[in-house]
Amino acid sequence: MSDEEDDIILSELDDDELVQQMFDDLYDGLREEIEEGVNILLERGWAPYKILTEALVGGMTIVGNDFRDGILFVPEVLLAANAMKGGMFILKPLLAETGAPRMGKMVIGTVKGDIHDIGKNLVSMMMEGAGFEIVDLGINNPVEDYIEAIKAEEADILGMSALLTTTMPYMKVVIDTMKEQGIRDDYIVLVGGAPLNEEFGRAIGADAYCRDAAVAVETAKDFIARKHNQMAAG
Ligand code: B1M
Repeated sequence: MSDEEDDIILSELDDDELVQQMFDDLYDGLREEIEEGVNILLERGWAPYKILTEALVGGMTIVGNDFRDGILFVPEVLLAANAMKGGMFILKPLLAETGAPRMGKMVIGTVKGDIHDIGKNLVSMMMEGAGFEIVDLGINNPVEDYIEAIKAEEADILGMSALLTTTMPYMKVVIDTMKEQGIRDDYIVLVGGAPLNEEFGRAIGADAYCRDAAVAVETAKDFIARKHNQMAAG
């Protein structure tokens, strides 16, 4: 970083400049600066969700593009991810603070072979904020872990995340195992992750593909409402 950049005082920037600066700071993996930026935007009355999507996810998209194009490499992307997590950590309790009624329970995890967890964590945060109880299995989950957890936790929803084209087929392994055990229809299965799409979700037998965290919340609410209606009718 140049001396000139060292002199930037985040609180003196207007909102647009600050968000641009946060994109740069995320790119450079500067966790403390990202945390400061998040706090400034909160003080200025920005809603936590707006900060999350516009400043943090927006910045991570730029990182993702340059990673794809071979401009950034794993160590730099890890630093960016760490900076993003710093910002998310501040926002988490605020997103969860809505006092929403309990909606249901979701077990969520990233599939076997895959260590990407930012998107999954974001989905967990938003779901918690909407009143869902979350059991987060973390990353690199084999089918046994998912099945054991949904049974033990008596979950309503199983959420799976995959960010790699090589790991997304594993979601089908989990769903097929649920079918073999005769428990597939006992759970709502939602899947997500950048390389997936609706067609893939349908093809593997999930109930729905969720494009982002907000869609995950809406979809989960829809399915839970349907489940309650069915129970009331039956
Ligand atoms: Co990785 N990586 N990475 N990486 N990485 C991608 C995914 C990639 C697209 C980059 C690229 O080439 N442009 C590419 C995959 C290519 C492909 O498969 N076609 C890639 C690669 C190749 C790799 C490695 C193989 C690199 C290497 O080692 N050579 C390696 C794999 C390691 C492994 O998993 N075995 C690897 C490693 C890493 C890091 C460790 C450096 C780091 C992860 C750190 C971490 O997660 N703790 C990393 C990162 C950060 C990325 C990018 C840059 C960003 C991912 C991210 O966090 N996005 C990513 C590029 C990209 O996606 N543009 C990339 C922000 C997040 C908010 O979005 O995760 O999409 P996302 O989540 C969204 C939705 O998808 C949805 O909601 C979320 C919030 O809106 N969603 C769900 C996600 N999960 C859901 C679950 C649900 C519902 C919705 O359940 C109900």
